[in-house]
Amino acid sequence: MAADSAVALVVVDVQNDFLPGGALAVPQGDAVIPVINRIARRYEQVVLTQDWHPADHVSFASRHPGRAPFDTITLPYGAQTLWPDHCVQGTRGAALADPLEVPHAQLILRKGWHREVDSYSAFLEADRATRTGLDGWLTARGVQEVHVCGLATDFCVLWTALDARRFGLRAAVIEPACRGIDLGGSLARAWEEMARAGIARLAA
Ligand code: VGL
Ligand code: ZN
Repeated sequence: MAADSAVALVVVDVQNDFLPGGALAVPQGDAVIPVINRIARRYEQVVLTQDWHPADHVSFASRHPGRAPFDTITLPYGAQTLWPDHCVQGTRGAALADPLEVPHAQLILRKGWHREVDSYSAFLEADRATRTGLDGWLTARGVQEVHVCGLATDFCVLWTALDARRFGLRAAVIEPACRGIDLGGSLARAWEEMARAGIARLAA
């Protein structure tokens, strides 16, 4: 298929810990894999992201005595949902899912590695100031549009797509190649927010 190199695919966090049986399992998270394997062939430029936390990351409920996973706390940069320990650097849980088959992907971008700052977005950390460098990587290669897929729709896919718009890229989310966590209605809110931001919702 003729790949338009101005359009890149960003595959977000398809890692063992987000699959059924993982530390922060996304319901039906594994269902995205065959879809991604199929659609990725259409894109010349593909980026994979990995959530990549130190063992004592600030987003882990285990760092905050008296708090439980899925509580929300306030950090210097704002509200932070607390999670079970997940995607710890170098662990099996942090590895890309074995059945993910995107051999032509050129960049694997690791995010969330600052101990005191989370990063749902592949572009900007949760302090909303620290850039990962992905914007520069994409623009240096002539990319003007990103198609985002992976896990989870209402967290890392959402923030990545919103920040793509912030950096002046066209953005779309490929719905059948995503699954959400859905904490207190967050999945429906995510789709609303993406629609307001001008993010297209594509079928595979
Ligand atoms: C994610 C929660 C915590 C995600 C990562 O990939 O959507 N969600 N860390
Ligand atoms: Zn995380």
